Amino acid sequence: MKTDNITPLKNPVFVTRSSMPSFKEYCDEIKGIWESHHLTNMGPKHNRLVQKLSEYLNIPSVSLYANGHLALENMLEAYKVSGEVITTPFTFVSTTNALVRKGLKPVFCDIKKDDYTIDPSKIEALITEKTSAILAVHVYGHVCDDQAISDIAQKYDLKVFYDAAHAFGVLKKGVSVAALGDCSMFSFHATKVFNTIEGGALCCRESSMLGAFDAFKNFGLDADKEYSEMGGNAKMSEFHAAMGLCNLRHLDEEIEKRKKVFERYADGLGNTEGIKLCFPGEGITHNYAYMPVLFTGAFNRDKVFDSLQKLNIFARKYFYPLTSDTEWYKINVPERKHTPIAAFVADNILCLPMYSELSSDEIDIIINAVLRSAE
Ligand code: T4K
Repeated sequence: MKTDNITPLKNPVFVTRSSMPSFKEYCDEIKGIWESHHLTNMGPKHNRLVQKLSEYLNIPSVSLYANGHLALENMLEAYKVSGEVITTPFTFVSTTNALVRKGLKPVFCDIKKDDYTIDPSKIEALITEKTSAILAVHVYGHVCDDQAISDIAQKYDLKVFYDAAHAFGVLKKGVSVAALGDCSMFSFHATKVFNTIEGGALCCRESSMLGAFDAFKNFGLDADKEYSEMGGNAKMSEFHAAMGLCNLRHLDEEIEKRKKVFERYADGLGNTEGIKLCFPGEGITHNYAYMPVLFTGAFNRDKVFDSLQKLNIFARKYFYPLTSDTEWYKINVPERKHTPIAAFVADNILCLPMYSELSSDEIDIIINAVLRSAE
């Protein structure tokens, strides 16, 4: 192995590292909780975060959740989605599991070669009389072809939902992705660009759905204190909201630093045969959530992964296998469609470490190790 002469890093480098405010900033933020004793159930920190996010995303309706996955499930419940939903298999299992857990049938559509998002030109052929919605994913923060998706949805009277777990802070022509489709879900998990430790949100332009979102996450209790929905519990606590308030103050700086990390990787890897990077499309303000690299030719994804691991660098095979190829789906959805581009991407993609505090030296070691792993 040609990477043998690179010294392994003393401290492991993981695919990402949670961004955190200073200890003091967080302590200052949570101090008031000791006076109010208001720990959860839509307290003042929660409500302040709703307002701040609504301003940041420029979207009227924001409902906070305990995590992104429960937000997805509640979105499907609140819109009373039924039957079949056209979706991508190139995502984290959460997207597809949410559909199945809500009694829906995922119909897998292939993805585009350029940015790995759902391919709208393949959607129409999958529509049946049972199709009620499209659940697309802005995977790695790459914005789906929302116009083409919306045109199909209008033609067939379908709802359009976005799993925007990776796309917080992404703008298309200056407009937040939160404004696309009928509703979008964001994840605020510790591994995301913006985190509340665990957390998530549903966002939409229409305020008419907000009551249902808020009820579903709180046992079905509505604003009149009536149990109007079959709800569960997916509320965000005050401590999580406090982390969000702190992290939001530093988010623009966080994204700017990640952009520099991306640019250093791009300088080192961008012009290499067999290495494909994804650059933000025209009019897109990216959030640099992930550093996906597609390896072909002289590069073998699994070998790159192993070489890095020997150096104490832990890249991740996000998203391998396709959700449609995981054990449960193989057994329970045997008639699932073949999605050749998604299968190819899942077999050859690797997410390199990406976070704001990744040092230039660490990036250069990763670049060197990747380049030397070619056969
Ligand atoms: N839809 C999509 C498209 C998603 O990607 C996700 C979640 C969801 C929906 C659901 O949203 P949430 O319900 O999670 O809000 C991680 C995350 O747990 C998951 O949130 C994320 N997507 C998925 C892509 O990745 P793992 O099992 O790969 O994470 P883990 O624990 O191996 O962490 C990766 C690295 O991050 C660690 O090596 C170090 C670093 N890390 C991790 C944690 C937990 C930190 O620095 N701090 C931490 O606290 O799933």
